[in-house]
Amino acid sequence: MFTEKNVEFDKARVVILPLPYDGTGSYRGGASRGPKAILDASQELELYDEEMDWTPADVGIFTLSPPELPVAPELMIDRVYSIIKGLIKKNKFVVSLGGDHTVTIGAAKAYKELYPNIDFFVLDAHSDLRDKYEGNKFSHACTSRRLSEMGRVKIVGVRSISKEEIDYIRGASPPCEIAYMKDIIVKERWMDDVIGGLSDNIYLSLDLDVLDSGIMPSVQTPQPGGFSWYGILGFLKTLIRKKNVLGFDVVELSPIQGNPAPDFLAAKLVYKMIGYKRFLKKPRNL
Ligand SMILES: [Mn+2]
Repeated sequence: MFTEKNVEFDKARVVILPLPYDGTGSYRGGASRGPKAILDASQELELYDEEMDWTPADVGIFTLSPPELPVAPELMIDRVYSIIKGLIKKNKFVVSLGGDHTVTIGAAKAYKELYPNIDFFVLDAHSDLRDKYEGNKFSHACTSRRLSEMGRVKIVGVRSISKEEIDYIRGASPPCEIAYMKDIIVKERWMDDVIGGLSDNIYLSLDLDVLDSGIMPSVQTPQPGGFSWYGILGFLKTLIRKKNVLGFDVVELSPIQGNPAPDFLAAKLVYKMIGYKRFLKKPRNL
């Protein structure tokens, strides 16, 4: 997928890892169908990109078969951790497709172990900083909290947060910061503020609900007032250009039957992010 030729694993620089896990989705469910919907839509993409004036697929993109994932979240996280660690050691740039946001914890663990100075950058409508949600420490509503226990976290695009989480941020160590959507929308130089102060090495996790629910209704817990298509692209381009993004995930797609547009959006977003990474050369327009 994301390619027109059969790329061999050994020759691929980018590996797509589908993680169809839906253990803790709290509202509508269905995130386990997300990776397949993205991969199916990816086959309809134009591989040449007019914005970058090149073909990101030329880096060599190999799509793995979805692994068997245990239902228990701790076991699933361990499994994702060991798969991703193995891929990083083979010098692959790993793009994980969720699945609910919990899969990110396994990925983050692998990156933190191999790159101790890495910071986590999360794009999400929700702060997800609760210690537990409905008694579960590995709920998708606790993902950023688990990341925060491993390292520094910046969460961007938030417009849903509880008082308990605000109190946690005040005392958090390592520091955990939030860029609220309400501020992003009015500040002209918000990108510099958001990107500044972080380590050069970044792991990026993108929960699709960071997008406005008008263009991305296919998520488990939609929130109004999110990023537009060009808004998110502008930000991702800047972030990926300024920082050394070592891997990323795109999670929480919960496809709605009869509405393929959000699936296509997610596929195109993943492809754009791979393109912004500029593995081969500096495309003319970046
Ligand atoms: Mn979210």
